[in-house]
Amino acid sequence: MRKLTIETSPIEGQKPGTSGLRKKTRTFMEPHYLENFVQSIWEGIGGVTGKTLVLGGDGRYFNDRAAQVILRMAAASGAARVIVGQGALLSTPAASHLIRLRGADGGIIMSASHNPGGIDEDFGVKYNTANGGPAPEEVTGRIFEATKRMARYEIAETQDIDLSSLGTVTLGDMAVEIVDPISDYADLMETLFDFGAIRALLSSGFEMRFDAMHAITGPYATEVLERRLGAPEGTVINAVPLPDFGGGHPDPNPIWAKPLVDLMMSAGAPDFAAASDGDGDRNMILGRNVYVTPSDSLAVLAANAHLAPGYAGGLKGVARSMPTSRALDRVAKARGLDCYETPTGWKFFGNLLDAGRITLCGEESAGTGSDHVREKDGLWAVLLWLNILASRGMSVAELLEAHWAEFGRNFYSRHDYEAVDAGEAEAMMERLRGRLGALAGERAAGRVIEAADEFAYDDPVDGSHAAAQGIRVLLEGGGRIVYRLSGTGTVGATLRVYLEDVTEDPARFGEDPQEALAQIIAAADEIAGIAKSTGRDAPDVRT
Ligand code: VG1
Ligand code: CO
Repeated sequence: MRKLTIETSPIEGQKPGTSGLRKKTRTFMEPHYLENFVQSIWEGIGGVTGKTLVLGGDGRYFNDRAAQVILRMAAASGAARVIVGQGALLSTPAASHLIRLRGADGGIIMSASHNPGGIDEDFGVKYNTANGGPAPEEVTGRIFEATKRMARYEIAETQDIDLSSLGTVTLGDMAVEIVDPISDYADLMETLFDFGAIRALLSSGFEMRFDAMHAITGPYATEVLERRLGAPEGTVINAVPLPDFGGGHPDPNPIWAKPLVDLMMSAGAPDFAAASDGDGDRNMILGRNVYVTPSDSLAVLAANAHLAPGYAGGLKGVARSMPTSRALDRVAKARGLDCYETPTGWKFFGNLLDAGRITLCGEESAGTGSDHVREKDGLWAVLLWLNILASRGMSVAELLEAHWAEFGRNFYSRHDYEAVDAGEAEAMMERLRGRLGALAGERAAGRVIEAADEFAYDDPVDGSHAAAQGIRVLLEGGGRIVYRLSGTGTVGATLRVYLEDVTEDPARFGEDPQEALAQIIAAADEIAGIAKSTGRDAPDVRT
């Protein structure tokens, strides 16, 4: 193996966001772009000499090419072993599991998750640490610093490695171990859930669909749901991963998974449906004629997780990202569980999970997970739902109603304004920031503002501090508005407005969230001037 040292220079803008570095695929394909970032990862983690890494991605366009580059660079920098999912594929939760199972030093996941794929869409690279979780800010900070002084990288000169068959090959002194990307993950699921009970449910006439959105969960869901749990063939739809996800956004929400939502709202709807995203860490849950908001899903799972064998001993504690609705807090309070509030992004759950402070956690963005891995896990959430439905013998709608009757209902919606002018969006946030001290006591759309602040987080485990994590406006009566700019987009800025209100009045439980939240929605605009700043009169996506 000949090792080449290539002269390069720093490339601007290689700052990892909420979940790794995401850019247009064509940007990643520019000379030195990927290489600079990978070399910066090596530098940010203190080199890869002698280390074992896991490598895989969601199969989007450029996944296969990027994998070859990363392998050559790992070999040139002295890595001992890279464990690669066959075909360079691994879902994000499966990669997290593999890192933990094999005691690897870390891993690289190639994905832009819920962002669309293809040569004209998005690509991404994310580094996960030895606990299987996304690198914490301290590490991504070091990686970013390295990108700013990048002068050369090392890469092996060699033929492409055949990643299509299982087994171990060598690249210079480095072992490349090609493994089945699915079996270890599927085995893990069998240890957590009552597969017998779910199998019985699925053969009792209970009908379900799983929409893989032409992304990575297709093969995982087919193996687990159809092969191991006996669901009929065709239960998993859009099951074949495609490099461009069939032209759609692999984002499981009512906009991008509209055909599935339409099916569930139709007369012939099956009992249960779910969808996952590009890299398999998100989930959307639907029942017949009912969409379960991710925040409600998290609360329902927390209240019922003990019904699954993996959680029969109860939960150590729970956590949610700040913008996620406080439905979870109500469950935690009723059950005497500690409940943590973290900034957006899974990396902030890692320490709490590692320290054994929490078992279950989630985000309003359709991410739920537990201490079984260190990423959110779409298929896991679906299996936990199935386990709970099997055990309680209820429909999704009945389970939700029972949940609200016990804990009250938090109406919730997120409004996204996508690809807006970044300068305008930042100016709007800045204006809001400047008025935070003066908002308490004011009225907006008839509601009284109780308090307003900018969320900051002090990690209770390692004391690290994260500032400027979103602006919160609390309204009297339990309402809340959160404003945040996305850290995963690749064009302009995406403004996210998170809206919440709460009721304990059973007569209101059945209301449509957009209607129930009308006053809060109006208040959000009145307080921040959203329409004026974005030039939009409606959001692009409502979840
Ligand atoms: C979004 C979500 C956040 C999630 C992140 C990664 O981030 O809001 O909750 O953790 O995506 O999810 P942002 O910064 O755009 O709001 V995934 O499935 O794209 O890895
Ligand atoms: Co994802």
